[in-house]
Amino acid sequence: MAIKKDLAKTAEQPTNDKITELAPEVNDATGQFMTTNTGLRINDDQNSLKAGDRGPSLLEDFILREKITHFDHERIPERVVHARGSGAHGVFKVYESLSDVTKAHFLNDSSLETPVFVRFSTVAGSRGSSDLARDVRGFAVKFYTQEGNFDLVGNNIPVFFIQDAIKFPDLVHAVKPEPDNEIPQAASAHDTFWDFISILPESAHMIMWVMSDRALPRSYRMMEGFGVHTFRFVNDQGVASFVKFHWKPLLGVHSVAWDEAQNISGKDPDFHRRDLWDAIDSGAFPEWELGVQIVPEENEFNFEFDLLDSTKLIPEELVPVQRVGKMTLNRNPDNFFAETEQVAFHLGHVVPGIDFTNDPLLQGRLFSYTDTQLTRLGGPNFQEIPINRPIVPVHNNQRDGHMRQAINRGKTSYNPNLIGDAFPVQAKTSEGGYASYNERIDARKIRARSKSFFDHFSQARLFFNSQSEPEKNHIVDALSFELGKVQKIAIRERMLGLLSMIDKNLAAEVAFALGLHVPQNPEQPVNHSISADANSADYEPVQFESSLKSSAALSMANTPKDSIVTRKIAFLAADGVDDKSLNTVKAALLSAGAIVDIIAPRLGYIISENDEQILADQSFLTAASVLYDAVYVPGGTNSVASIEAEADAIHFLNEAFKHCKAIAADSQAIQVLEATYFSKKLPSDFSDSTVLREGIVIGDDANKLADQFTMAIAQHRFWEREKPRKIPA
Ligand code: HDD
Repeated sequence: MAIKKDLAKTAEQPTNDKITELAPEVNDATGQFMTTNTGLRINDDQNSLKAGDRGPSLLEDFILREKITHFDHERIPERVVHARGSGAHGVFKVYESLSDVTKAHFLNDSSLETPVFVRFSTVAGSRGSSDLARDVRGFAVKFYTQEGNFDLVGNNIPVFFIQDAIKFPDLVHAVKPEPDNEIPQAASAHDTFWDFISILPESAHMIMWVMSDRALPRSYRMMEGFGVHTFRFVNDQGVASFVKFHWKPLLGVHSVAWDEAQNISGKDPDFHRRDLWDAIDSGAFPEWELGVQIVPEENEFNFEFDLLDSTKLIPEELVPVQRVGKMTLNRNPDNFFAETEQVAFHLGHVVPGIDFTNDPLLQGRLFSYTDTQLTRLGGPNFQEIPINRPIVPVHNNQRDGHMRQAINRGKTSYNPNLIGDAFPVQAKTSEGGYASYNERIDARKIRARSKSFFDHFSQARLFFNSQSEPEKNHIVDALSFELGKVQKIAIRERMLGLLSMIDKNLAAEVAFALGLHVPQNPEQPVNHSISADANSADYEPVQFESSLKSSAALSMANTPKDSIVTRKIAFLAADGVDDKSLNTVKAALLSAGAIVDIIAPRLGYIISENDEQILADQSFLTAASVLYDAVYVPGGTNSVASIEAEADAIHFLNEAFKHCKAIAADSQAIQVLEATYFSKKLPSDFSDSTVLREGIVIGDDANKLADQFTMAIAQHRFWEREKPRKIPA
């Protein structure tokens, strides 16, 4: 019985283009004739077969019938959640072997490049909904390892709404459009969602995150990812430790403003999809570092919260995140449906060295993900679709089913067998066979939740306290918006009661915006997380006074702000523009990695004051301020006069100011800024180029202006421009 034992030799090291590019199904029609599905060359794809040129079409037309039949069946059910998404191929490399904590082969060998496919998504909206909904973002990674596929199916938020998977259908029914009129699309701002949340105190922590700017990423490339649950690492001595997974984006973590998000949804609902595609297409490959928080098994009970409770995170102050490897996305899919739509992730896709914990949310997910593919992808053979296939061979006794692709040789499809020389055989753990962690369990069967899961507010408060002032204000605004859309006053009041358990001032500010009062003695939230027979007095919510008052990693204000790579800058220009300063500022921004679009009153060429032809990338009709990170108005007497007279240009600048973006203008163009609503903010003396105030740069030295402008763009936003706020007493 010859069986390959050395894992490294079981497969040639694959590259990420082998995942789909070299699959036999890849269909490239370049230079080919058009055929039917049986390979018959088609002579006329324009006209159906008819009885006379004005006569009825004939049933005999097999070409027409084949084409229409296939079209009629093109759609598959969209994902029940995370329907809207975008994917990309890439590679992952560990920095140094993690063999002390896990025997996972792809985490043990720093010379190994593991292909990955990543799918980012929103949760609530349908497949065609806007990318910019206020929502959690999915962050699912499939590693094609030499020990089989490992899927890390996470989100851009490190905690979740619920503690037990049995509540997931309720959560999703509550947030999806209401069932009578299918309104609203891709939005949580409606009665059923807040009705549910207001009586589910375990969601308090997650609600703080979803109402924060984390739910409005500037780009998929600028968001963190989290595995959420506590998983288990196991090394080759069988020693286990707990692990939380993180993805840290090298571009930092950045978000847009809510008003901006709503506008982007109209101007470019594909904003995130386009951004990811364009970045990869232009060679600006998005990168994340994989982080792990490791907790030795003996420290399981050292925390104020339960490691098995997915509504809690481990603050980085308590257990630092070690950055252990890097993922680079470097190839766009060839075909959206074949790859991004048909990819099937599942938490149960693990490799030796990675195992589960008893987190009840995780345990339920282990059932749901394969089950859902049976409807979505139409049967049990979805693992044979090219994007889902592992890079290692698959051998077992599973057979047949809809759309089976494998042609299994031989007579045996059972185990044990001797007719087939006993193959395929089980692998010992030393041969890479997966053995579940030998956890000791001595328990009664019981439908209940551990009391260690009943502190719902401490970490919600920790999150709120960790936010900068502008971030706190945005949370207040988000809650005021969402609850303002709720029709039933009782729901708003219940939510105010719940918010007051997190932070009294937060509740007071939201109450003020809603024209309500915070209930003086809010009812203790009724505990709905217990069985009908349980005595609720035994399950009073508990509150720990967290030993940590704030955690720096929870605020996006602390993210690195030192790069303008891939930032999109708008130049507003017209005929007569000063090409010298325009070209100098443009060259400086491009060399720092930014993207510059010239926006003019119309498409085609504009003629500069030195008769240079400059191609307009966009017109004011096709562009919008919300699609850019910053804006510059170059000089040139005629150009400045045209821009000043262009209502769309003034609106462009007003919006950029409102959304706290960096704005630059040549001194000659000051009259354009004076036509905006923020003209009062402009300083009287602008002889030198400096960041004058709150991200506005004005100057006549193009080099200096470009330097200052670059620094301002790297700051991402100047939130302090927003009005100072006072919390009502
Ligand atoms: Fe889930 C999809 C992430 C809880 C059931 N989930 C899905 C996707 C992501 C997550 C990123 C999209 C994958 C893709 O791009 O194809 N889900 C999470 C996270 C959770 C979570 C981070 C909590 C920590 N999910 C969760 C629970 C259940 C599900 C508790 C059910 C009990 N999720 C599903 C699903 C989906 C799914 C119904 C829909 C499409 C799919 O699986 O393939 O099975």
